Amino acid sequence: MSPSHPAAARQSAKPAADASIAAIERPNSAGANTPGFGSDVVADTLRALEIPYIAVTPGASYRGLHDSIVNYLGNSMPQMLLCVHEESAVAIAHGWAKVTGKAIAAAVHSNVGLQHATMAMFNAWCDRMPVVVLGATGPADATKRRPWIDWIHTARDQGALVRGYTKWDDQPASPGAAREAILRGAWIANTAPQGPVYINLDAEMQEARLAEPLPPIDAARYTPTVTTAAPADLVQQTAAPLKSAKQPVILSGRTARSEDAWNARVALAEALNARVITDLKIGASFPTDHPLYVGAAHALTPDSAEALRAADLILSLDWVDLAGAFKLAPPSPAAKIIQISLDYRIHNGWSMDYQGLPAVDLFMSADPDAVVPELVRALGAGGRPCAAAPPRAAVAAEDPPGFTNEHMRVLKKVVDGRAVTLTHLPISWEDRWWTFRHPLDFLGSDGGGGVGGGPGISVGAALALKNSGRLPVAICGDGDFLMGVTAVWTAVHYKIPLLFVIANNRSFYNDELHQERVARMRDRPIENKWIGQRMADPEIDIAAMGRAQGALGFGPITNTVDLAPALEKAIAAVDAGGVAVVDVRVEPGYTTTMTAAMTRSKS
Ligand SMILES: Cc1ncc(C[n+]2csc(CCOP(=O)(O)OP(=O)(O)O)c2C)c(N)n1
Ligand SMILES: [Mg+2]
Repeated sequence: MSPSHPAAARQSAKPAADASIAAIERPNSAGANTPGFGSDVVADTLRALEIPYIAVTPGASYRGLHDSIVNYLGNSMPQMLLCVHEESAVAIAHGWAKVTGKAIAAAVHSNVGLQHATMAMFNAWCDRMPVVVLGATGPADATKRRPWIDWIHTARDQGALVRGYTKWDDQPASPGAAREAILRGAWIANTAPQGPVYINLDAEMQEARLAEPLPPIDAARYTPTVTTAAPADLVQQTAAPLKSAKQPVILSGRTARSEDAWNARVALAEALNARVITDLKIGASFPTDHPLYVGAAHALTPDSAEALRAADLILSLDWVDLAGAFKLAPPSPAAKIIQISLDYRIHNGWSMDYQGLPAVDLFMSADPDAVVPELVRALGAGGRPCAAAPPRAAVAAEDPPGFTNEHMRVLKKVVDGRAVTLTHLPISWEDRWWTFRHPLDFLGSDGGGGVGGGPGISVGAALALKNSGRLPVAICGDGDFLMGVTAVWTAVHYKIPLLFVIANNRSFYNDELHQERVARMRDRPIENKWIGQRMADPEIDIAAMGRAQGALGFGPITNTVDLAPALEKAIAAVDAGGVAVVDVRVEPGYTTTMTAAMTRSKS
């Protein structure tokens, strides 16, 4: 595999630490330093892997490792990112991976810290994003435990808490084993299909003096590049039906944030004259102003469903839920289904996030990013003429409640001409509101549907985008923002520029829809749907929540006339290296497509 190949790039990219962040929290020099303790070996291994950051929420169970990072490594490579909640620590690592395709580390306290981290780990798992989560346990040797606290914070099998949604976990019993576990964990996390791993470091092992230094090792030899391409004959076998298809459709699923991968997908679609459907669950994968583009949603837009039903060939490039798409829009029985995916390799019995089992005619066990350029080559030069698709309207046909066409018009006008990365979107989003022309224009959703992930994921993404020239914009629901709000403090503290725009309907509105559905089914009063859902009386002051973390807070903005000046000031603050939170009051409500998708029911 050539180094310029996207799949190779995913494994070999070495994200640099940011110099201005590096200046924050400099420890006093600990003098001449040689590895003397178990946790020094752990710290050395993180450095050998060139992991630039470790997002932490502290705890005594890993005080040994904490000391090693600060006083042995000098809080550099990895540098600590202090987080107010473990869920933020893992979400920040998740967001970093969404941009870079590479794992950083997160450290969480024994038992209780891991319990806080679990939802974020589940989000990263479902999103197939690599994170190396380090945890700890009270001494496994009961004779070494302090009374009470070391006992309640020791578990027989802590990894069991997260085993259903990690690729691998371990509890190494010696510094040598810990080094091997971290090398193996980082390697597994970063290898496609990617995902989080958990390594539980025994407190006693961390704190014990080394009997003798470990011999040096070459980390690269323990984390070899894994080939995820397909055999040439299978590529040829797949190219044949693609060539003869009359109405092919590409379901453009999981892909790296790589321009090469992006260009290859465009080349493939154009070579086949295939219509392309994308997915809001994953990051941008195809230009949404291309004539072959059909639409994106969390499920399927009506246009996408129509295209699928009419297709004589459907090529899934690791589409997250292929069986689900076919349930919504059953393809013609004559249609040939081709699936390219490695995802089956990490399916397990705990979580059903693997989705339904789709009927396929040809399956290729490979990373689509590795295969698409090969397919383009196999199809040969000279694509078919592009069907002139009807031009897509710039705004949605309907003007939904919640964020309206007018809110979006103002936001787009204010950021016009700038490279924007949408790090997160609210639940109700209209595909036509924004044009994606680059893989970093949109990073996809939280993966696991765990509300509260938006802020942390956005902070991690903004960290990775710092100095890229891109403006990171997180558009979050109020519920999502409030659940994860303290991640904002981490962004402010480490000078990570980021704009939050909150679609504040003062409600967990998604669930109002569900109560409405149930009331309809049972012929009970729909007007009670807001009870137990609305965050009113008092309304939570979102801008003040931002200010409380050190960000600039704007709003509440109750009309679109005030929105433009607030956004302009907020963006100026972000351009100056700050974090801004704009509270936009919107009416509770979703687009028709989203409402239909949320309240779907047999009855
Ligand atoms: C951790 C978690 N708790 C509860 C839910 C159920 N849930 C799904 S969407 C939602 C509402 C989210 O509120 P908000 O972010 O304000 O978006 P809105 O629905 O108002 O558009 C809730 C509570 C969830 N998915 N995750
Ligand atoms: Mg809400």
